[in-house]
Amino acid sequence: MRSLTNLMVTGGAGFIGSNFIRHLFSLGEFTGKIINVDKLTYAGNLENLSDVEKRWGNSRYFFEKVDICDFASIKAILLEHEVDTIVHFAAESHVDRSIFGPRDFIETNVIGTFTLLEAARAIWGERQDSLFHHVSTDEVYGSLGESGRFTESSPYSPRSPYSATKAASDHLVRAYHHTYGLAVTLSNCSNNFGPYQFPEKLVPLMILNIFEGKPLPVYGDGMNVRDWLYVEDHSSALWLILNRGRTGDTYNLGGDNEWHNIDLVNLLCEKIASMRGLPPDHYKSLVTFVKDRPGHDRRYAIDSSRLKEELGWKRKASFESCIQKTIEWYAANMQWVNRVKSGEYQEWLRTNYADR
Ligand code: NAD
Ligand code: TDX
Repeated sequence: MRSLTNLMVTGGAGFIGSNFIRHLFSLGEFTGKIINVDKLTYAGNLENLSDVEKRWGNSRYFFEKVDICDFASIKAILLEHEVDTIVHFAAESHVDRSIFGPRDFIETNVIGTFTLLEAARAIWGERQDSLFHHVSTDEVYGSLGESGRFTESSPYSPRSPYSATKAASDHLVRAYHHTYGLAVTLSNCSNNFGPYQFPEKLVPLMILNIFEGKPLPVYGDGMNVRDWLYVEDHSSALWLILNRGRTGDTYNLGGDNEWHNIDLVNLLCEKIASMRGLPPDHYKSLVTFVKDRPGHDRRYAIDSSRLKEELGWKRKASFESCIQKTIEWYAANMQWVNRVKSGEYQEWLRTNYADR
């Protein structure tokens, strides 16, 4: 029986990790504590959890500014807090950045995951009341044609430096289970959207550019397909897996919600126009087709049958209502936006994109 009492959440100051931590504290059935281990890269922001810190800080919520590649510090935290569960989100997560410079991806996603596994093995060994849950991506499976969906048995075929490092980390997690008996579960998830997502990713980037009347840079012909999942639905799935997922198993997770990029960008244009009482096509002229991402995967789609059938997971709200909530969140949190977009990010944009 898993304990799920003292959770180490890596990357908890990022987009999905912070939403997950908030979700757990909103659940009556979670009564334990959370230790958020985050190095605070450009993508990590403690402001994402200021409400949680205020309510639970130093009683049920603790923050440690630590790099997951630092074995001694990770081991010390596991021991000090008697951690029984690791939920591993920490990663370099942006595909474009991995194309401009893969080194940080190798370090955090591969060496970092390896370091966490070593620390967990050193302390837990084969204990079955502990759990190492690894959060991964559908991108490890490569690119689909017009039909079909990824299942847990789809062959691995990563095609960007980002997905190659995530694939490597998935393999290491499974290897530690088979070789050393470490209790693990894995999840491979499709594209998330929602509050606190760093504005380099498609959905927030487009929302904020529409707000500012700036060009909307759509890569290639805009016909690439992604399967969109609201971040809250990701959190609910993870909680089910932590509680009842079979040790050693992988769960695929998607939104059953495929969109061509151009259609999603047009939907965002329409929603924002409607919120402002403007004609539906008002912002669509901002769409600018730009040079394609090198090696751009054409289509992702996920078959979540295992998660639904074994663990009873389902999406909570409709996609359109979640998109609406997300737009409203960004409109109401422009201070957050301005802070995360200042400084380092501006420098990065100037260096890497001529068109932004
Ligand atoms: P994010 O980039 O918003 O956050 C990553 C967090 O990890 C940041 O807080 C950052 O400071 C931290 N971090 C990075 N390197 C670290 C290190 N060496 N040590 C400690 N902390 C470090 O990412 P996200 O979008 O929230 O993604 C979280 C996880 O989910 C990742 O593993 C990603 O691969 C996976 N995932 C993301 C999506 C998506 O659509 N965003 C989809 C599927 C899977
Ligand atoms: O400016 C843009 N224009 C554009 O057309 C950006 C940033 C993206 N795109 C396209 C590329 C993709 O087809 O939109 C799609 C989504 O792009 P991203 O938001 O960069 O996400 P993606 O590359 O699909 O990867 C995301 O989902 C899987 C996350 O960043 C990964 O961490 C996750 O594993």
